[in-house]
This record gives sequence, structure tokens and C-alpha cells, in this order.
Amino acid sequence: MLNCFVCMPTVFVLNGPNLNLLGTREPEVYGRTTLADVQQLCQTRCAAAGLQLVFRQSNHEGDLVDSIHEAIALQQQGALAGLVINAGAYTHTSVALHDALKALAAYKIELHISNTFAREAFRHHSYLSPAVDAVMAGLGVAGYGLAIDAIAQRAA
Ligand code: CA2
Repeated sequence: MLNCFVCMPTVFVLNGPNLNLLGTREPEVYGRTTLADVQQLCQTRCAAAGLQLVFRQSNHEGDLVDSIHEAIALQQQGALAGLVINAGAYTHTSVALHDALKALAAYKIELHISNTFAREAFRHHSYLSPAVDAVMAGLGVAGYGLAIDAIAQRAA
């Protein structure tokens, strides 16, 4: 799968709108861990598995599409282990993210901190789910580490 023998395969972890507020508001839904803490958790998990981490957050749909295009370029060089995406509210609205994920031929995980199915009806539909390999919801921020572990296992 990986052509790159000297460099470490990369995991992309993408975060969508308002996730920069993690840990500062709505702790009853999202907990008290900040996004910087989540990045550290992902960094530790990737280092343990010999993977390189690209961790990003954006409030702009096009930025997230651009990041997926970067992942596609890396995949084409054989240097991508997988991608984790918490697209926030764009999960429930974005055909653009669906199309971009469809174009990425790598192991892809859609992640939600909360159990979206136990919340408002408008959070029950995801445009991303048909375009990814796996969906995780309701595991809190621990889900990020578990998603990286799943990617690492597949890449090994
Ligand atoms: O549960 C998740 O991870 C979500 O993707 C989070 C999104 C929400 O729109 C999805 O339905 C489910 C919202 C992210 C906003 O994050 C905040 C965190 C703290 C305070 C305010 C917003």
C-alpha cells in the first residue's frame, strides 16, 4: 500500500466549524477537553504507531475540501495512511465534502464526539457517511484516538 519506505505515512485529522470552541462551551454535550488537547492526544497516538499527523480545524467548507485534496495528493504518492473527519455541522449539509471524500481512495473515518442519533432530527442525516469506510459517534474525544488506532492497524 505504501510506496514511501523512508518517511512515515501520514494521518489527516480534519475538524469543521466551531470545533475550535471545544472545551469552552456546552461541556454537557462535548466535554471539557479542548481541541489543543485533542491534537496532543492524536499526536501521541500517531507517534506510538509510527505515523505522521496532519491536524487541522477550519470554519470554512472550502478549506476542508482543500485539505481533502491535499490528502488525495498524498495518497497518490503512496504516503497516506488514512483520514479522520469531524465535519461538525457541515456533516448535515455538505455535498461538496461528500464529493471530495468520494474522490479520496484511502481509509476514511467520519467521527462525531456526541451521539448525533440521540440528538435533534437534523443531526441524524449525514452527507458524509455514504462516502466513508466507517462512522464513529458518541465516544467523546476518545474516539479520535480509537480512530487513529484503527487506521494504524490497517496500515501495519
Ligand atoms: O458531535 C460532534 O462531534 C458534532 O460533529 C459536533 C458538531 C455538530 O454540529 C454535529 O452535529 C455533531 C458541532 C461542533 C460544535 O462544537 C462546539 C463545541 C463546543 C462548544 C460549541 C460548539
